[in-house]
Amino acid sequence: MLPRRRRARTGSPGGPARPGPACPCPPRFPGIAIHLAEPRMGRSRRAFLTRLALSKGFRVLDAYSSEVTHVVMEQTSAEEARCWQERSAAAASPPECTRPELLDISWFTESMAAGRPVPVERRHRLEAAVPAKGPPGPVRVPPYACQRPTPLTHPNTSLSEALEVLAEAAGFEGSEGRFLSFRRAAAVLKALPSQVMAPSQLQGLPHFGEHSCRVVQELLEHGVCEEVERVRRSERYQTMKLFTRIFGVGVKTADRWYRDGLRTLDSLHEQLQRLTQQQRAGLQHYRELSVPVQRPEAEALQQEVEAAAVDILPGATVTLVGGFRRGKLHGHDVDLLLSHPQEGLEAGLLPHVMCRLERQHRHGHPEDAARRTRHSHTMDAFERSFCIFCLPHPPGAAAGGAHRRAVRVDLVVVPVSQLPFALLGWTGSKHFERELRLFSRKERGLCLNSHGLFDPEQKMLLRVASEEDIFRHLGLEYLPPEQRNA
Ligand code: DCP
Ligand code: MG
Repeated sequence: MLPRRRRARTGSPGGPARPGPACPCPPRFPGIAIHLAEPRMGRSRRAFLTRLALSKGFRVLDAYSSEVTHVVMEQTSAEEARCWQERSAAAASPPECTRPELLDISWFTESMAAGRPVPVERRHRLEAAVPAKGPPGPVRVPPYACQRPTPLTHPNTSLSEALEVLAEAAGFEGSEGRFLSFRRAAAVLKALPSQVMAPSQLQGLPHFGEHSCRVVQELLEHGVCEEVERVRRSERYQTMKLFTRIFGVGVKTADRWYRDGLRTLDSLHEQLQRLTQQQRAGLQHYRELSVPVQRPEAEALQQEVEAAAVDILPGATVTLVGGFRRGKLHGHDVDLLLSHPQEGLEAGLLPHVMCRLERQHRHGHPEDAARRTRHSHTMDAFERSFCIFCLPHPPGAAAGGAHRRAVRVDLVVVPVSQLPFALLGWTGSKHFERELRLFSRKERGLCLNSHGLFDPEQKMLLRVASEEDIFRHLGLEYLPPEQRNA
């Protein structure tokens, strides 16, 4: 090891050398380009170290540029190093695209002693050298949400929620590109293991464009983002949110109503002729349906539906999917997959189950008709019932004296050969599913949906026995449901 300064001075007999790329001998290590960052090093020591490295056959670049592979600093904290790099990268022309290693002087001195670049170890990296002082260094995040685990809770909720507001608002305007940009950036934040404390931590993260970076920066600096607050307060956003929360109302319908000047639920009550039967049921039960379904209620419903299904068809299975399978404690509905281990027997089960449940829930639910509504859905072509159930309130929780309340339930019948695909497709999250399908198509040339995985080249459906098999086919690491909360 070279002791600091003292040996540096004794080793520079000719006084301060001119630091620069001029090299007395051709570089021996072509993949390595060192930049000695000056702030704490001092000019003369830097000149000496430069000469030393050149004499050992290293390439040393005087200016920071995209060619630099190793930045060496002395007595510099991780945070200072990051700030320095941000400033330097901004000044570099053309702007750097690959990020060099930020290293402590120890890597340099060890390399000089060894006469070759020693492998970079964790202790050499500046962010690892002073973990308590600076924010965590950049995390490698793969671009597709299906390539990384995303737990239900994460340390960047306020940031991801702000970006999701902008995504949602873009979706209300039919701006798919903007919607996806914000949604993807939000999903990246949800996958980060630690809290983002400084804008520099966004560097190198996928899907962080200029706009999303700006929003996060403002939130970090001021605690609020003016643009997000403006959107949240806007009449357009609030009305679109109100209308799209109605059972059976999508963005297009909500937009049409908005453009026709409608703004409130009362205004819709006055125009019931504009609403479908399903939307009327949704409007009528708006308040109750806006109350989130709790996990115990969802589990009780699953058991009730399973009891009815097994009674009608012994061996029938009912699986709770959607957000609850990902570990959520509440949701906007209950998603259930009905199946039977013997292919074909599940056909015709749904009407019988519905009939049985209607009898059990006979206690005067006024919207029985809504229960039978078949829902045309682009997601899949399973036999499906999109319905409203009346649930008893848990003891002691009766709101306003009412002893029953309405809950949205999605019943989907799945042949057992397609069950792994349906499980995967119906577990979500929606963003996870979107990314998984995109990944399959773009990266693997395969077409994935809730029915199967199709190879268009071979013109064949791939057979699987489990969700794990699907991940394997796609060359993805298996993610359990609770890690699919993208
Ligand atoms: N789904 C999908 N694409 C859609 C709609 C749904 O991939 N356009 C899948 C993923 C969802 C699942 O179906 O997770 C169930 O749909 P929900 O709308 O019920 O979504 P969640 O259950 O995740 O949310 P919540 O907990 O609010 O019910
Ligand atoms: Mg759901």
